[in-house]
Amino acid sequence: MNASNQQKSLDVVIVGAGFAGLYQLHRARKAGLTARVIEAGEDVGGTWYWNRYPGARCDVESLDYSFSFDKELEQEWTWSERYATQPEILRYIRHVAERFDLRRDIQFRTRVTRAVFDERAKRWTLETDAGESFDAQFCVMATGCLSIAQAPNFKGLHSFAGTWYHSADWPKQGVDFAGKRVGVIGTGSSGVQMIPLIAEQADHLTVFQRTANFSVPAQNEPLDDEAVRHAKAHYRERRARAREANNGLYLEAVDKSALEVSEEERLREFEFRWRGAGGGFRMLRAFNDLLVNEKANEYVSDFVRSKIRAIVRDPKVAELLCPKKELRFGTKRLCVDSGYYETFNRPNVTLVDVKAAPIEEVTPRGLRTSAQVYELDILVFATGFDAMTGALRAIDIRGVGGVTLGERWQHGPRTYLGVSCAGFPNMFIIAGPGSPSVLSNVVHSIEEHVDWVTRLIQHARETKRAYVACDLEAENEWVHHVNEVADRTLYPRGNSWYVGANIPGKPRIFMPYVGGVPAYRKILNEVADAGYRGFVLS
Ligand code: NA7
Repeated sequence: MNASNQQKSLDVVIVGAGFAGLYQLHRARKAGLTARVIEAGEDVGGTWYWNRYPGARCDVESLDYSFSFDKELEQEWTWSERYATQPEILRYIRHVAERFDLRRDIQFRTRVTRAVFDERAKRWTLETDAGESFDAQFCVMATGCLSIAQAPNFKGLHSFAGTWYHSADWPKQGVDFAGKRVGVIGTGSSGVQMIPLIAEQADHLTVFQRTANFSVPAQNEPLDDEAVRHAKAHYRERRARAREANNGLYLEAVDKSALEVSEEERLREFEFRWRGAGGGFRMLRAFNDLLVNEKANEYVSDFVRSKIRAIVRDPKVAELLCPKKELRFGTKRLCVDSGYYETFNRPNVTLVDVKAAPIEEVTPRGLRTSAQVYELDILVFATGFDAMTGALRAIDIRGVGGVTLGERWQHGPRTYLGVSCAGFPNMFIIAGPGSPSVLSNVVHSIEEHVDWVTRLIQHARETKRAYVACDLEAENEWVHHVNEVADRTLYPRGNSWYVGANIPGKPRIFMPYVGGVPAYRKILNEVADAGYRGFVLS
């Protein structure tokens, strides 16, 4: 059968079956649109399908990191821990797919390779790696922010006689570390989560650290019956409060500067947020200026460094684990851990500074830095992602005049409101660059984007307009606004994946919108109320 025989004609084609793609499919159906999801994986889940490494967990609490669009779903699903593990999140996503009968409109094991806009027909044609093609009036990219792993390209990797894995493409059957000499490269969230668990199993674990990152204890715990009953009884209030918080999370915030309180009060607040009642991202909200004021940031950075020195017994190892002054607390995504720093007190764990002595090559028997050779049986890359733009740029997307998204974004991503790109009509991005996305509870942001995009599509169809395009001026203004708001904070100064600093050669630009979830929602609503200001509907 040739490709044209397989052509499928739809109202909406959705790329990706993670949280965003599933909800988009559900909303599209409710709006009476024909829709299909194309997914590269064998199952639903997106990033939660691929990232199966030991200790993989969400750094947002489970009660928040879940859909809010259906009250019954909210009541019937019970989370077992404060922070859900990857298997539990995947079970939840599968449950959602079954409950709303979504699977019949999802095509798995299929990667979209090309998307071309036909200016005459005002439709998108999507081609897949299986040689199929789909055509649709609208195309929704629900491709995720952390879906393209940064491939390890170390010299000599092919010669390694042991086995190697990347955190974002973990074998389904798991990995047995017992009796093995294991090396982990990378100490971002993935490394920080897996290191304590691998250390418990391996004969010896060597951690290769390039940059010491800030990590705070999750204070994870099981959610007992009483906690669950209480949360469910007050779920709507919890969601409403979260919607009004800048990061879309239900976390108590102190609306005071870290500079206006006494040292005693400051330390008391930090301590409270480090301990049992606190944990995780609560530390970021200890004071209202930790991410905008250098001095305030120094206070919290010093506090965490003092904790590292108190936990880690070997002072040299403790110093190596302490983030340097150039890394401002929270400007690189804060790691949320369970026993990370404590792991370095184990006799079978070694920390290696690969900034001082860089990795030179992988050898058949292990890894060689400029200072030493390490013999290893298993090598784990927790080296991160081509975040926010990687999955979109991996598709050959061609808009008006055949211009590719890659060309348009050669100096960094450009969007209007994070959902639309000038020159790419009828295409929408969910939780993309230029929207709060990864700086917010992303499930909440996904719901908002999907609702907004679906209403826009409905509006276009009701008013018999086949073409929805944002104009270049609106896009330029939005890009300017995104940068302007970011520049008021310390965020752009961090060498993080938020600015693309982890990918050699990637343009440095602060990608998410830091203006906050409520402010962003207000803008989305105003744009819609003004007849979709900044869009041309024709
Ligand atoms: P991250 O946070 O990007 O961390 C990647 C880590 O890998 C980080 O420590 C990097 O060091 C390190 N890295 C990357 N390349 C190398 C090379 N070539 N040599 C040595 N070390 C290297 O990715 P994660 O998967 O941990 O987390 C991503 C997000 O997923 C996380 O923020 C959560 O939102 C969930 P560097 O800091 O660049 O010096």
